Amino acid sequence: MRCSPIILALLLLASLVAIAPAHEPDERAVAPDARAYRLTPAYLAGSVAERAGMDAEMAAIPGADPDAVELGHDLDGDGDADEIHIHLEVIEIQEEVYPGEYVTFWVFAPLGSPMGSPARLPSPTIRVEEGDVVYVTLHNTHYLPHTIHFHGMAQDNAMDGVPDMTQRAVAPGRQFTYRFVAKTPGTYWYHCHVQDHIHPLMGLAGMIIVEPNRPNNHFAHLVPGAGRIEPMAKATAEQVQGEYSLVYMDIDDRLNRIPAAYSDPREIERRMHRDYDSTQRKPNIFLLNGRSYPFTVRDTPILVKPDETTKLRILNVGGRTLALHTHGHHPTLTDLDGYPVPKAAQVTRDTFAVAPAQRIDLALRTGSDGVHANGPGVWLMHDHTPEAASNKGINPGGDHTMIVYEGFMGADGLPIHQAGQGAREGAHDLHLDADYYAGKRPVFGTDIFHTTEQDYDKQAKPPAGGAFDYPRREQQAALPRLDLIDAARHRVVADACAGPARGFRRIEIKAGTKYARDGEVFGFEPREIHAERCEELEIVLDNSDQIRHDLMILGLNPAFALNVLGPNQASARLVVPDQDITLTFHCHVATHEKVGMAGRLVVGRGGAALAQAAPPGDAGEASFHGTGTVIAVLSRLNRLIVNHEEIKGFMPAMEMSYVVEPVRLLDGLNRGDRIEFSINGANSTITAVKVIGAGR
Ligand SMILES: [Cu+2]
Repeated sequence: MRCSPIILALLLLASLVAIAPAHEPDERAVAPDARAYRLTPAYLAGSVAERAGMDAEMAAIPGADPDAVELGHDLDGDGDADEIHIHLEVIEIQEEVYPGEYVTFWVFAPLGSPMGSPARLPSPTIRVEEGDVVYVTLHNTHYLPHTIHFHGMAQDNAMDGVPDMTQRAVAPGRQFTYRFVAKTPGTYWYHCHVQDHIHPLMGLAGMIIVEPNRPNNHFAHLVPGAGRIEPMAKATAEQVQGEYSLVYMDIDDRLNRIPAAYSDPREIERRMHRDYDSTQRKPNIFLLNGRSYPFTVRDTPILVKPDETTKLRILNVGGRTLALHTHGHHPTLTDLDGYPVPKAAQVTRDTFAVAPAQRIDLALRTGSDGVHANGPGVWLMHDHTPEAASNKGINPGGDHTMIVYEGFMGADGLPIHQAGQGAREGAHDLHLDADYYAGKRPVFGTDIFHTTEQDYDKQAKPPAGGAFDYPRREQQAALPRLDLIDAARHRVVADACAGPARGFRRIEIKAGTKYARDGEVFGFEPREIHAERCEELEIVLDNSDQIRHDLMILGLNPAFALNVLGPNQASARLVVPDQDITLTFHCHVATHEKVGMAGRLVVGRGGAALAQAAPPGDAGEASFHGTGTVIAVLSRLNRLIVNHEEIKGFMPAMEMSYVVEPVRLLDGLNRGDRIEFSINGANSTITAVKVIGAGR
């Protein structure tokens, strides 16, 4: 995160359509160097909390562009930046929401980096300070139009994000900069307002937190996902000991299947917006912070100590009213929809209704007073509507999480069962088995019926009174794992020519919506380029869109990629292989290839060895070994981003995000660690990791 001169141009642009505040961005000539905050007396003499806040504010988001958050001026002169510029794009992702269930979502995500995107569900939590002038640029990288509506914020009418009313929807390839001043501290949210019966429920929604103004108030402004908020901002830390953002959603996965099942954007539009009847919507998956039980207790346990107060910021993105019940505790309602509830009107109860779009802030007091709290342990916290207690009708599931007291969290990251079972051998084990939620495992132990699992389902006698009907779980075949395909397609099939280059050619490839053909959204022009063996190429990527495109040649070692945030152009050189071969290239931004951005590089006479071909040595079964440096550990996504050297026969040297199985291999890994790892060639999954040099 750093200040860039680009911010000035964007701020100027935004000011043309906004009401002038006291401080207009164009009043100042030069943006300050945000790194100077590290030299302020507050930081130098500050406490651990001061430094943690500063570090969080300055830290780059793993996988994001360093300028995904730009800090501007300190408008009130109190030691922190009050102009915050956030860059979001729209990414299609697939997440394992509970064991074995992969669901496709669209999310707002921090502006991505050349090698990927930190996209996840829910869309990132935006945190700003009271009085901040906030700019949010929506880079529409997606294949359908979108906008952003800032729900509950005090924005100008032109910034309200309602398509065809206050603005045109932001078309694919275009961008739009929203501006608002964060006024009343509290809990708000933002969501897409295009096809608003569908798009927010696809994941285009996230929480906004406005923190009260304090001097030297430093904290992270854009947090992928939601959950425990660390470090807390100053005013919150004065009042409570813990803070959580809790985003609830309910989805009908028949809707979410559509963009995963079809690749033609016209087909997706027709099925999602004309065929799918949202009035007959039937939610069957219930999410807390993008996950269902049992992953909720791993990702969003409410961690507490006795005699503390924890602030729970709760948002209901879904279409149903939640009935949130905290076992063993009676929290107090302190804020509704971002506005404080007067002391005399604050209610303390055990079940809170939260209608769609509403936010409630709860003060959860812990301890053993028998009024607000009933002592240490592991206490269930869940939406009490019966459907939400299940994953597609199988219990336990849905948005269950737990209030976990200190000392009750196991070493495996799951709450310790009071029932006397170790987490791994006990009930958690059954619920972490994908077969359980596929309906293939009995719910209770086999011993009570004196039988075995194999004999369980064989007892089929005709029902008394004849056949009758009841709602049945729909059995659907699993969708292709979109999260695994990537690595397989980047396998090395040809090395760059080792000898001196024979000749030189400059090739311009235009990229953008205007080069798309029938049924496409984005395209390259030309789509087939030719080179002689061992020829040196300078590839100029001319991106005419207002978003980034990322041209990547697949299967080539060393890797070749050119990431350009448009409208702009950039170039890079490579020497093509000394063999007759046809390589493919595509745009590396998620879904751009699906909607048109692909082409071929024909070397010499070309050859059948397309990048998708099986790698040499039948990697299908093989295990490969790599060495690299850890860029980020994404436990929640079962992923490791690693900058690795060439993995012979598998992958050129590059920064890459790999699925890790089992996820506990990530335990103890830190950014900067040097590692050796094994990777399964069939599914590009890391199966073993060894640290050979500790990072910082
Ligand atoms: Cu692209």
